[in-house]
Amino acid sequence: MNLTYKILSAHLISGALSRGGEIGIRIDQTLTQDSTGTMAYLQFEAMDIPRVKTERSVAYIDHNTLQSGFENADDHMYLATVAKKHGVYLSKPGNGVCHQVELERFAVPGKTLLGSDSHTPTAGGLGMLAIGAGGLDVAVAMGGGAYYLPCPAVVNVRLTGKLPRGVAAKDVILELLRRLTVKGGVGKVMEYTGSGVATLSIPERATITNMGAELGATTSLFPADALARDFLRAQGRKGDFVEMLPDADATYDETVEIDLSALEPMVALPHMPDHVQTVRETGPIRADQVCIGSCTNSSYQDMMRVARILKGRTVHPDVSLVIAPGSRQVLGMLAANGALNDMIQAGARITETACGFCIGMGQSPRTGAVSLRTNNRNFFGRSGTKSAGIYLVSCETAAASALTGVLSDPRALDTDLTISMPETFLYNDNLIIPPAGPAEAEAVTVVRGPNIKPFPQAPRLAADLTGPALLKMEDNITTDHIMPSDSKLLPFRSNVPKLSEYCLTPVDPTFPARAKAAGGGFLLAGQNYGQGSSREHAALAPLYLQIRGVLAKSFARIHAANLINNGILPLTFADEADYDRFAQGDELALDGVRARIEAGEERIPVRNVTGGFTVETLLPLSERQRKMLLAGGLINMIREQG
Ligand code: MIC
Ligand code: SF4
Repeated sequence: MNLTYKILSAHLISGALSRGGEIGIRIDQTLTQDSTGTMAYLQFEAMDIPRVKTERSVAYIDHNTLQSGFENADDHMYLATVAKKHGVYLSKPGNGVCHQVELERFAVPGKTLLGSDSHTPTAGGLGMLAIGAGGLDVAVAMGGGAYYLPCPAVVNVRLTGKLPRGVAAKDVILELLRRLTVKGGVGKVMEYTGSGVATLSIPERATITNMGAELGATTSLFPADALARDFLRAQGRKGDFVEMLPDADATYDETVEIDLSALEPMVALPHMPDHVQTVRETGPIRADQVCIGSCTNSSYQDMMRVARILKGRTVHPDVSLVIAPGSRQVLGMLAANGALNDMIQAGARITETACGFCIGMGQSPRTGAVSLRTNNRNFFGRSGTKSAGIYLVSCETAAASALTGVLSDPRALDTDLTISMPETFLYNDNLIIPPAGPAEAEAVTVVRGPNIKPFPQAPRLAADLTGPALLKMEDNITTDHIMPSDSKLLPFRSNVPKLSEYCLTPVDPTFPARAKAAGGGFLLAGQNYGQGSSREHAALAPLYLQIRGVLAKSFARIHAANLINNGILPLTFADEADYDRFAQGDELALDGVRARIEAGEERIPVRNVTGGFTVETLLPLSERQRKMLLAGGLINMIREQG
């Protein structure tokens, strides 16, 4: 067995481990962050379960930390009190980015983790099967319910050789994105094997598993070997180590070979993480801004390499360099060994250990800027400046470029970039607040600010559905298009009515008003609709605008699940060419759709009333999903079933 199937089989609750069919797995740990967490806990509360049933659940506050109004602080208070009441640990703002802290303090090899954030697979760097999902799925897992997913195919990513100096783990995942594209991993787990694995540190592995999310993969996984043991020991967690390796004769569905020695620094050009080419091919484009940090690249090792490059030098006069260390542990270590001062003296602007620039919470670049960033997504508009181009690079490339003012190959530097892993990390869990014990929990009052509004719920599925196709979209529409999240909107993650006013506005600013005027309808989309974030708001806001179905060429995994969980039909064109026969504004009808789904039919005809023709769409559902859609979403189904 490969490692993925070993962990899956040890957690299997329902279904069979054969590719494509639905399986249910037991979840050992969950994580939420604040921007998806408020909704997840509101949903958890709606389930009326007094205390989480997982081995450990952690609520992180790391996204909405700008606090430009009362909304964020109110959400923080809600999260702190709801966590305390229901048995959830709270990682306070300032403690760090969820995935970095999870890796340092909680990830355990061989266990399962479900997180309401698409980069939850970061913990796969330590051999944990860590999956990103919508908040509702995480709420169910907190309540002890299984997590259901299509049984993935497993890709063997065989690494050989060793990264040359100046070439980073980030370049490995950028190379994979170049080869496989942003939809190349859909339905698959990327499992890393080969002699090259032992040459990569745990944080380097975590960079790769983190950004595996951009492949659309279910998750990414490294074995837990001697390096994992040393890392856990240095985190004071020796007891958490379990060796997790694939069998020597493990089989895989596909194999991808990467010779680490042959790689060179890479860059993802705007506006997609798979628009990848080498730094050399891209040439010395002028940089206005360089941002270093995020859950992809903000470990101690990353930051030390940056500090080495910056030490004794000065940032180019035309560049704004921003550095956000990933966790308080990392920041504390940089402060203690003087590396922080090397960064400060070089002219870096040090920001809070939080998501910050990565999610557009501040540091929006100037009009038309070139911004080099070490995070994982460069989707259109995500930085908060629509006209800016975001280029994704490694820490080494970012730091080298901050000095020269142009995109630069870090291999040209004569700096020694070897950073050995510390014997002991500076760990301190005093910003992790344990929950109240079962006896005291009763007395804890959950505090709700005025910004927390009830979440919308779908009606029971009607016998027939009719309505206009309100918007026709291209391929690769991201959740940042569907439900944008910059510093102005992120404070409203617990206020879907307000958010819905911005739904799909990056595609068409008139969409929310038109959807309201029409009383709802349908969406038309190309390939990989809904890629990116796990944010359930990308389903909830359309639901609030009474969107009943999306017809697309294909869907991203988490978004498809979020649509079904919220009672919206994700319909795939049986013949992709039919996409061209539909126009925005066409009146559509799904005659007898309820009866068809009740009967288990997987082909749903869609009548284009305007065009006077009917096409077939596919809606392959498990029994559970069928019930869910008929009931009007997961919460309604749970209520119906008691
Ligand atoms: C992201 O990187 O897009 C986010 C913001 O972390 C999201 C979660 C969210 O939208 O709150 C994600 O990755 O799931
Ligand atoms: Fe935060 Fe960015 Fe990571 Fe998302 S990708 S968790 S916004 S740092």
